[in-house]
Parts: sequence; structure tokens; C-alpha cells
Amino acid sequence: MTLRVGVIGTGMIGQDHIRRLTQVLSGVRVVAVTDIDQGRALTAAPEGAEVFDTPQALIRSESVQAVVICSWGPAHEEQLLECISAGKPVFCEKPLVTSEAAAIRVMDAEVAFGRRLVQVGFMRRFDGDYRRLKAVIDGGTLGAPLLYHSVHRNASVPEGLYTSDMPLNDTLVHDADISRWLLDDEITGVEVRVPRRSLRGKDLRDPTLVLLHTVSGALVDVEISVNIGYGYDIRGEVSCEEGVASLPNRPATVISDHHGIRQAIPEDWRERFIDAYDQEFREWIAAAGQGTATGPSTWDGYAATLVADAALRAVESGHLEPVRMRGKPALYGVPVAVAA
Ligand code: NAD
Ligand code: ISE
Repeated sequence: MTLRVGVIGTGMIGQDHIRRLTQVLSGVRVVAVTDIDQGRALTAAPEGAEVFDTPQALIRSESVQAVVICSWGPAHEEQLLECISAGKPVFCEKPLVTSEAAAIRVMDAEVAFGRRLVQVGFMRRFDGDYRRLKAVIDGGTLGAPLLYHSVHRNASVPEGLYTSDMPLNDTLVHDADISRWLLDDEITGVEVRVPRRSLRGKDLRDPTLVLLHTVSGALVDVEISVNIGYGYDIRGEVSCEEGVASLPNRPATVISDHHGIRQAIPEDWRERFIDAYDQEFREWIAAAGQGTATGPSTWDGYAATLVADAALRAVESGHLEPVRMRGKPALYGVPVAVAA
């Protein structure tokens, strides 16, 4: 069976997902697109796809079985609620939403519907390197994880569009989610420290150092740099009681020339996580075809949103800001045990 998909938002990642859904993956067809920039939607629409005037019309169309949301974060809530009300499986790019209240509204709607419909675009969980790292930690041979060092460096971000809050409420959500997933733990508090600014960052608060506290007592430090220039540099290392496990420092290519042997860094997230995005969509297509969703859930999107909110408070207060999660609905599985 071929899953008929509608894509909302045809910017950078919308176009990349349309490419993979039309040229890389099987069992799926993009039958509809929409964007507030109609010209962009027309250009991005694959052959035969209908261009809708509004997200609502696309979601309600009988030709669309499942939806992919690639619009800006603040637009996600309304579009998610519309998908849930129409009973359609939906892949939503991160961040799920941009406030705790919005995350709760989406969660309540999905719980009331009674079946998972939402998968959030936390693609790192589908990356081979992260999956191998998790298998080592879960295997238990290294003992309990104590510290996780997460490095998240972007070559550049769109000037004028990417603001000083976005390292904390747009970029950090990936590190928050992967920390919860790798350590099988929940985050209880957030501290933020801001060192001297990089001149490359222009007016942005850049870089930023974040410390995440967890239920088990493990700590996660996250470096977020968004204007390093030289590439997209993602690293991770878990210090455990009996040893250390790291992501390989994966180069895009290894170059040998008269300068010696050099490793070229991936240019951006499209290149570094190309296989992870393909795999997250393979799994999404399989679940959406059954009328449901697996993978990162509304609960995971909610958890990351709380961390982002706490980080924004922490950067202002200079203190450890608590993260207080509501009770986990049964729809999202077993809660992490809270230490006595
Ligand atoms: P972008 O600005 O290139 O594209 C966003 C598109 O959405 C634009 O074309 C815009 O006109 C459209 N849009 C915005 N609001 C809309 C609305 N209400 N209805 C219809 N169209 C609307 O941004 P992008 O880089 O493609 O990012 C889009 C989303 O994907 C963001 O939430 C971003 O955080 C996320 N993202 C995720 C990853 C990842 O690695 N998972 C990477 C990049 C971006
Ligand atoms: C972007 O939106 C992403 O999601 C990328 O994965 C992340 O590295 C980048 O910082 C974000 O701006």
C-alpha cells in the first residue's frame, strides 16, 4: 500500500523531506503541499501533487492520509490539533511546540483521541552511531552513566531569523531529547552559563553552555555553538562507572593531499543525519500506514519543551531552574522511576 502524504511548510527541511519521500523511500507518495509562501509551495510540489491554500484544507483533504509538518515551531500547535481532530497520523518537525501550555493542549487532545498519532522529528534516535552508543549503555557493561557531554555546533544559522533565544528553545531540544533517551532518565533542572561571545556570532548570544540535571543524579553538559563556520560538528561522550562510550567523530570525507590527511566535517544537519532522517521516515511510514505513530512522542516533545522553557528562565536568572513534569499518561508508556 502507498501512503498518501501532505507536507505543510516547504522551506529547507520541508524540501529535503519531500526529496526523500519522493526519491529515496518506497511505500509513500507526496500528494499535497502547502506553505504560507505559495510560490515556494508551487516550486517544491512534486509532479502530480496538489497545492493547497491552507494547512487546514490540506489536512482535511480526503486525498491526504497522513501529514508531515515542516512549518516554523510557533505554527505547529494549531496544525497538530487539526491533524488529531481529523484522526490523521502526523510527523511533526521539532520543536513539537514552543510552550508548555501548547504541549499540554496537544497531549490532552491525543490522549482524548485514544491512540498515538504524533511522531516528533528527533532524528538522532534513528542515527546508527547514537543507536550503537545507546546499546552499549543499555548493555550495562560500563556500569551506570554518570556524565554525558553533548556538543552541538552549527556552521551558521540564518541571520535575522535565528535569535538569541533559539539555541535554547530550538537547538537544545535535540540534546535534551537524546540525553533523556540515551540515559533513560528525565531532566529535573537546567542551568545556563554564557561565556564571552564569539565575534563570529555577531549580535547573538553564542556560544551557550547548558547543564541538565537528571532524576538519577547524572549530569549532562551541552555546548551549543551556532556560528563555528567550519561545519556541523556533533559529538557525544558518556562517562560511566567502568568506562567511557563515545560517538565516533564522524567525518564527511577523509582527504589526503599535500597538506597531509584531513577529515572534512559535514556541512550541515542534512548531510550529517541523512541516514537518520531516512530511517525516521521509514519507521514513520510503517506506523502511519497502520493509522498510528511510534518513535519520539508528544510526551518526548513536551519534555523537551519544558527543558527549553527552563533554559530560557535560567539564562535570565543565572540559577538552577526546575523542570516539573506532569504525570505520564499511559498512552506514552512507563514513567522513569523517580529516585527515593
Ligand atoms: P524554513 O524557514 O526554511 O521553512 C519553513 C517553511 O514553513 C517556510 O517556507 C514558511 O513559509 C513555512 N511556514 C511557516 N509557517 C507556516 C504556516 N503557518 N503555514 C504554512 N507554512 C508555514 O525553516 P526550516 O529550517 O525548514 O525549519 C522548519 C522546521 O523544521 C522548524 O520547526 C525547525 O526547527 C525544524 N528543523 C528541524 C531540523 C532537524 O534536524 N530535525 C533541521 C532543520 C529544521
Ligand atoms: C535546526 O533547526 C535543527 O534542528 C538542526 O538539527 C540543529 O542542529 C540546528 O541547530 C537547528 O537550528
